[in-house]
Amino acid sequence: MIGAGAAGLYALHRVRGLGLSAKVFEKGDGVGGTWYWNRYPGARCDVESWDYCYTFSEELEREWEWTERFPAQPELERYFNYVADRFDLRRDIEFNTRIDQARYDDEQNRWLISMSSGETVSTRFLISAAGCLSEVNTPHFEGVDTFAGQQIHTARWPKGGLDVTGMRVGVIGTGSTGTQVIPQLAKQADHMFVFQRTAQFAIPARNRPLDDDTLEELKHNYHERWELKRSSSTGMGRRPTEASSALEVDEATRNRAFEDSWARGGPGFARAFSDVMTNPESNQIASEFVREKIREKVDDPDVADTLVGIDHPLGARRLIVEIDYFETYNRPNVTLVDAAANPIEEITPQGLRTTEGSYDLDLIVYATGFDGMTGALLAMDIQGVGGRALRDKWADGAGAYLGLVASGFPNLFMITGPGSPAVYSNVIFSIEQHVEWITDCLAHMLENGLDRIDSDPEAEAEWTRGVHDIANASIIGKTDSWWTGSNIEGKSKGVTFYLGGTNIYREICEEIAANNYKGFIFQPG
Ligand code: N01
Repeated sequence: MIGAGAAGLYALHRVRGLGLSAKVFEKGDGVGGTWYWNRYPGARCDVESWDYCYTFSEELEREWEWTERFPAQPELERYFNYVADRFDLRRDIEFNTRIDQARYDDEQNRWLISMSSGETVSTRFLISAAGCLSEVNTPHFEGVDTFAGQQIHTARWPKGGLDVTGMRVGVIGTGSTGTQVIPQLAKQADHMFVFQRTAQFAIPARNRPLDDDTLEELKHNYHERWELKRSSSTGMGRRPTEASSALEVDEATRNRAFEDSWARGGPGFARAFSDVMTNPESNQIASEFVREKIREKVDDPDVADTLVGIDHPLGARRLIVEIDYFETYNRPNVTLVDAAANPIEEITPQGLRTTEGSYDLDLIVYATGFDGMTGALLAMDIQGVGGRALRDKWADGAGAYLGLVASGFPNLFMITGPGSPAVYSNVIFSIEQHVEWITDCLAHMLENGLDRIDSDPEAEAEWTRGVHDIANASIIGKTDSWWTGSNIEGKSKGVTFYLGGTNIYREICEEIAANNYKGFIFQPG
């Protein structure tokens, strides 16, 4: 298995249960994946703690007590460490080990793996748990090597922290990460310059500590929440919205519903009405509501204009959940730079230069995101049947049958691979579903003396077409963002995750398995 994040840990636990020997190779020196690497100040999950956790063990759910509605990185890292110890997983994890190459040997039907340590191993099955947001994106600015100060990507924040007291800090990027790190660093920095290229919608988190009554209720409702997660289209344990179209109600009712949704906070804002994501007119009304709320928070009307100059519909990019973000621009030590009107031209020895001026800096923070969905897989040299590189197969767009197996790459399973709901869901719940499907499939192979699984190229092509058709019909497919791969130079554009709903996806996966794994090709040993 590749990676000891949420996916790798659970996969190891389940694979062991099949009686197979297993090993996880992990680049870092600890478990937790995303929550191991992203330790920048303010790093926090924007899915509620009671949803963003494993459900496979009722005992685990009863033992673990979350402290906040939206858990912060240290708590999440503690949780994954607890899971690793609770299920005795560490003894089969090799830390500080990066997989550089994985090559399929046709004759032996084995994967030959080369590691950064120089070590090589051979395995019958390879499971990628490399994650959808683990390969960092650091844009290549001119002069980047000349900078005399310090530069850091948010996903590579040092374990001991970084004291920015008295520093002139430049932050590039205002996505989910930038929005979290900016308010925290602004409290310490001498001065902060925020370089915003695309203004974005952000909803207040309304984070809060969880009191004893809430914790008791969460434990009591464990089974009901699990059922809700299974039946929901995003894997969240909440009841489906009973909302109507935003256009069916009068203005006062509509405003009340948006106000209520705003007051609840969190990523579910758009659920105030059933058609915010599908009807441009409803979306426009919701968007204006949020713009107005942002304006109210920002003292300087020019700064507010730059923050609400949003060029895409609400929800077409991942909705940001923020804490004190917009208020940060009321601080005297924070300057917002419109990097759309005045793009960054180069990094200089002293700092950074845009088309409009120069900024002297001691620290540049890249909150510039990730090469999503495929970055971590393609960072490795993966070669399938006949030595064909995965990079070549996916050069014009990534896809795998059900997001699980890419044809021509037998016995390589992908957890949350391209073609699965992955990042458009409560990812940890999707991970559990994938791991369970994969390990059930492995059990089927072991029971039936099957040695090799591949996907049928036609089944894969049809599945991938379906994924694209759904995405192209949605506002998500029509908007540039990391969701469409347009943040990475040279990457083929298009949504690679399944937007049809995790509940539907699960049913399809189950049906295919029940139908003798239709679309997969097995070979006996
Ligand atoms: O990355 P992003 P992220 N010049 O790609 C800017 C998850 N997550 O790390 O929008 C100037 O969204 C870029 O500008 P633009 C979550 O799924 C979750 O913030 O491309 N700017 C943008 O502002 C999230 O969606 C949590 O114009 C440049 C920013 O960098 C995903 O991770 C927390 C630039 C990148 O935004 C990614 O979020 C954090 C350039 N050359 C992350 N290149 C929570 O759970 C890039 N940018 C809350």
